[in-house]
Amino acid sequence: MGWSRCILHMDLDAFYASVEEVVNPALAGQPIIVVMGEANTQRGVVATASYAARRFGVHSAMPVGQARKLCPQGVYLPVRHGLYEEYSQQVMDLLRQQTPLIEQVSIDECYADITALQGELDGPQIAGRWQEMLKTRTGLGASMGVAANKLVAKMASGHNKPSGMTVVEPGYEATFLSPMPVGDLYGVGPKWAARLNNLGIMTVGDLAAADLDILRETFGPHLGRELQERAAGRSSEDVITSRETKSLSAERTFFEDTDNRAELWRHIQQMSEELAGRLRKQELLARTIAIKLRFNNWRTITRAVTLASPTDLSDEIAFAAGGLMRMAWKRGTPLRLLGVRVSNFSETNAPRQLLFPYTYKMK
Ligand code: TTP
Ligand code: MG
Repeated sequence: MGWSRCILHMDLDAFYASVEEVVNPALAGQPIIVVMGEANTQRGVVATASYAARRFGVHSAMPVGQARKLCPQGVYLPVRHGLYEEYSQQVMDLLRQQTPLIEQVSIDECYADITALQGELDGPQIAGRWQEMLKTRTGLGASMGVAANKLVAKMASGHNKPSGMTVVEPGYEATFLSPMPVGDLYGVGPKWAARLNNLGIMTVGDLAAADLDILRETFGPHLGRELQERAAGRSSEDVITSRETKSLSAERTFFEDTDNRAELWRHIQQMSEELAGRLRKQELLARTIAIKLRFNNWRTITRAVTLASPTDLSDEIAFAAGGLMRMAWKRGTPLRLLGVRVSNFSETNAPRQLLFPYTYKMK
């Protein structure tokens, strides 16, 4: 039977540092510290640190000078945003191949509504498979939370990092949240936490058991009630499905830069097929087709065209992408990355103009 509602929250482990480790396996297991700003001076700020570096006490948002004192043997690297975006998109694309009900909420986290996927495998087993798949396909570790709603799934995924999985069985939401400090409840910032602490409310359990009238007096009637609902692990927000996503894309990063026209064309066709399949699965039609080219000096350009009528056909996508390619790419120019993106969606069952292959002139 399965749970009547089964939500998964995924958060990648030490994301930027893990990508650096994947692209340079010689760094595996070393204390990697990815720095925003200037990695070689005292002025940068730590974006993230690998788990090996966290053992020295290094963490996100720490000034790099302090990190260097705690961990002088660390490998300090500058952020490479484009690279992390690529990995992020690869992860989200892999998950969207499992279900269209994916809501990406940041570069390294998303929700999935896996209620309808329950069957042979239950929710936690599905989450386990996805962890393995992401590891083999991308090299990245992910932590998963599985629960009956988004709020509890989100609170669960961070519970057992890295590569952890935390399952909160339906009915145990309040028990799971209860011992946590009230400031850890998702949506409660430091200011609200301080106000709650002033009322003697220290844990999420205290908040769930607090006098509703006092909460209403302090936070207003609506918010007071909402806070208590959340503390009890109740939340009914839906996963915002990919029907509401604004675009779909596919990309290829080449291990060695390529200027081979036939190969590039083959990738365009494959990506167009992939995108057409995803469009049809989600019953969407796209009107704007774009390509993305990254050259070997990392310069990146995009070019887009809007079709006369929307499509979910691979040939039409590939034809448009190929046309853009002919305008944007000079033969012999090596590429690092090639991508196709479709956007400007309408739904398949919306009225669509019938196109005839030929138009006859009436004499
Ligand atoms: P997080 O998911 O918060 O952190 P993480 O993935 O590095 O580590 P973990 O989830 O295992 O605890 O953030 C995702 C990425 O966002 C992170 O890799 C780097 C970036 N980031 C910053 O640039 N600055 C920050 O202050 C934080 C928290 C994250
Ligand atoms: Mg993360």
